[in-house]
Amino acid sequence: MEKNQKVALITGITGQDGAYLAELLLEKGYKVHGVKRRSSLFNTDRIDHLYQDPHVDNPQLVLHYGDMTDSMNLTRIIQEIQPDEIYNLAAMSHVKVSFDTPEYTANADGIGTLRILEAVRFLGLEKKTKIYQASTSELYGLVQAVPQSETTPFYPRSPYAVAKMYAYWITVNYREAYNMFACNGILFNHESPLRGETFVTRKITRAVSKIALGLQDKLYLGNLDAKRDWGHAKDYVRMMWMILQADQPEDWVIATGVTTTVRDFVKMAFKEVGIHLRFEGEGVDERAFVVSCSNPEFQLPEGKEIVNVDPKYFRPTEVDLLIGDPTKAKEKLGWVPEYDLESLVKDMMRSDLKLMQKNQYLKDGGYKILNSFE
Ligand code: NDP
Ligand code: GDR
Repeated sequence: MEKNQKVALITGITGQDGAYLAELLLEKGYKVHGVKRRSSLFNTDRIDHLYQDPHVDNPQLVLHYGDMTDSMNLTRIIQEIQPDEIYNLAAMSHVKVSFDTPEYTANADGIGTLRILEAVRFLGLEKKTKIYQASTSELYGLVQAVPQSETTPFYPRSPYAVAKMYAYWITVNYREAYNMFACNGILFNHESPLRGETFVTRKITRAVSKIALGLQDKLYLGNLDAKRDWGHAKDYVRMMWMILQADQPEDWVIATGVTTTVRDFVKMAFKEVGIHLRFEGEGVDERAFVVSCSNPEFQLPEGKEIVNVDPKYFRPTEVDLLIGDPTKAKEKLGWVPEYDLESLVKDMMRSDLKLMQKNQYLKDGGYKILNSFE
């Protein structure tokens, strides 16, 4: 290893943010270690383009098997690699699923963060290792004030958010108690072509692409009134790195400052492929119809019903409105996002349309196109 080369550990490297962050840190000359879980199928799709043969001398990207629920495993990895920076991105990150698996979510997302902090302390690395904790706008939950900033009170509304609240405060506590460089990035929703397929934006861009190509009939969604502050994951991982390069360890809100309903996101995604929609009705009876389709490649008749509400996607407690105030990040760290919502939707639609066109070729070739469970 080169002298003075920085070493980073990313938990959750196989996820959306982990993949973009690994790419960024490798570009910056870091040696990057990542924790991946054992799975019965390959689970490294998002980072396969960064693959380096482990048999060559000094690979710059190294993966370790691990799990946020296994203290000894995490401690051993940290001891072996002595990282300068740890980015704790691993989490059971799906809000709706956390209502089904609350205990596991608390363990992985809440206590998992403690395991990382405690390992650094136990190994005597408090002065060497900086820690980034993936905190979330879900902490704000039930609206107390908008726009939400570093000083807005929290009111979590899901087992996921409550687990992340523990992680947030234990990070602050270790910073204050042991003088550790440990920071929370309170990130608002961020999306990309690598976004998990069951989060609403990606579910929409995949479905719109399939509907346009005649591979799917309808899109079923839950709460169309929810408002989110959506940014691009590429802009947000850059900020994760900037947070650990700051002079002082602090907590930071990362957001765009613009909020949009799920319904409007649906309209924007369909518009990208030349399809204009009309929404009618309310609550579970709300639906959307094709008003016009200006793209001759896609044969969607006027009046066709293509979006329905399915209450199975409703959450027992919902977060109605998120809109962040990123002033501190912009003024103190000079963060400037490159994407707005329109360019984000374009990027996701371009990628999913290409992906689904591949499926269409397969279908035309006689292969059966399977739908996945969501
Ligand atoms: P993803 O769900 O795409 O990725 C989560 C990662 O964590 C995956 O690599 C997953 O592994 C890994 N993981 C899950 N459980 C465990 C476990 N028990 N042990 C080890 N690894 C585990 O999330 P994102 O990339 O979108 O988000 C990254 C982090 O940021 C998460 O902590 C999330 O809660 C948080 N966050 C995300 C926001 C967003 O809008 N994306 C906003 C605010 C915070 P596998 O691939 O095997 O499933
Ligand atoms: P969120 O993201 O819960 O904000 O958490 P998600 O995309 O799952 O939901 C956003 C909003 O859309 C509504 N919604 C639907 N959601 C899903 N998943 N599927 C649907 O069919 C659907 N229909 C409507 C939801 O009710 C919600 O209001 C994400 C995750 O990345 C967290 O890990 C992260 O902490 C927060 O963003 C910030």
